[in-house]
This record gives sequence, structure tokens and C-alpha cells, in this order.
Amino acid sequence: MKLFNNVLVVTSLFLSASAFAHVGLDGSMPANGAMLSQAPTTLELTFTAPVRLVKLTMQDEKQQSVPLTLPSSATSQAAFSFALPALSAANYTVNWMIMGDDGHKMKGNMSFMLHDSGMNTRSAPPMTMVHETSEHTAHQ
Ligand SMILES: [Cu+2]
Repeated sequence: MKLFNNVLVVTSLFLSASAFAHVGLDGSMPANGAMLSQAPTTLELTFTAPVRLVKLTMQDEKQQSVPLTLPSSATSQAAFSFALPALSAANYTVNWMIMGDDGHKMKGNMSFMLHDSGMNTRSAPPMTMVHETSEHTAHQ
């Protein structure tokens, strides 16, 4: 019974934490976990509200970086689009850090796999999102 109570406490903490996580990734192209047999030429990220993109990196599983150019504008926007260089078959992870209009930062990642046709289709790791609590002092 004690264990069961602990599980309930952990669950409700998790639920309230996500309720305060105002902004997140709404969708992307390629989609998180996508298995592609043709290299994408653009990366699109759409967030649930306008945000400033503070940091964006993209690497393959050997930690080789794919260069991406951040928008120079300081205005918030919900959707971002980046031209991608020619990609080779690999498992790519996109790490983003955003700042919402309340000054609160969130970071997370998504990944997709580009494979030659006929390669095995090991699934990409699931998306994760981290609340930057150290930056989260402005509200609540
Ligand atoms: Cu917040």
C-alpha cells in the first residue's frame, strides 16, 4: 500500500509538472521517429505557441553535426524552417531550446532515421523534453 501511494504521488507530480510546461513541440517535418528512405531537404519545427529559438543542433549518431542557421530575428514565432544540406543515411537527433514569451526556457529533442532502402528499421529513440527549472523563476 505504501508503494502504491508513492506511485500516486509521483504520478500527480508529473501531471502538474506537465500542466506548467506551457510550450512544447507541436510537430515536425520529418516527424519524430520517422523512418525515411529519401533525404529531407528541409527541417520544420512547429511549437504550440510562438517562441524564440535559443539553440538548435542536429547530429547523427556519431555526433557529427549538421550545420543549421538560427533565425536572426528576435521576434517569437511558432514555426521554423531550415534548409538541410545533403544528408547521408544515419540516425539524426535534433536538439532544441526555446524561450516562451514568459521568459521561461524549455528544451527537448526529436529524432528521425534516414536509411538506404532495405536497411533494418530500428526505431529512433522517443522524443524527450526537459523543463529548465533553473530558468523558471518569472512566473507561477
Ligand atoms: Cu513555466
